[in-house]
Amino acid sequence: MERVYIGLGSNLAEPAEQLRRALTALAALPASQLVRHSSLYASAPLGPPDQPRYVNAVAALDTGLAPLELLDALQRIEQEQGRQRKAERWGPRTLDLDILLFGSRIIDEPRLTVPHYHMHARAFVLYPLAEIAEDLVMPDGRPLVDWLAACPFAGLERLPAPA
Ligand code: ROI
Repeated sequence: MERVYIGLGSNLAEPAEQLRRALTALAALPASQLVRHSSLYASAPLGPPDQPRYVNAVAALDTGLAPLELLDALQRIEQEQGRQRKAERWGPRTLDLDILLFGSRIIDEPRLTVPHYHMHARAFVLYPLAEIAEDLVMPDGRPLVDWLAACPFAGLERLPAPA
C-alpha cells in the first residue's frame, strides 16, 4: 500500500454535493482505503473569472493500485459524475480528481505527472492538504510548510461541515 493524496474540485451542479459523492466513491475503490479527508474550501476560480466559485478538498488514500490504474479509476468517477471534457482550457467542471502525490514517487508520463505540476502554488490544494498532513515532506525533500509559507491563504473560505 502507498499513501496517495488526491485533490478534489467542482464548480458546477452543487459542488459540495459533488465532492461528498466523490469521497464516497473513493472509499469504495478496490484495493484501497480512504484514510481521511479535509474540510471543504470555497475559492474564486483560478483562470477564467467568468465561472462559478470552486469547492475544493484533499483526500488521503492508501492504495495497492498502480498509478495509472488509480488514474483510470479516478477518471471513471469523474465521468460517472457527469464530467465532460471541453475544448476550453481551465473551464468549469462538475468534478476534477487530481493525483497530487503518490507515496514519494516522481512520475513523468504522458498521462500523469506527479507531484501535480501546479500544486505548490495553489492555496486551494496546499491548505486542505496541510489540514490532513501538516508534517508532509515532498518528494524533493522540502516540507509542505515551506510551500505554504510562499502561498497566501487569501481568498480561501473553509466551509462549515454539514450538520
Ligand atoms: N480554481 C479553483 N479555485 N479551484 C479549482 O479546483 C480549479 N481548478 C481548475 C482551474 C480551472 C484551473 N481553476 C480552479 O482546473
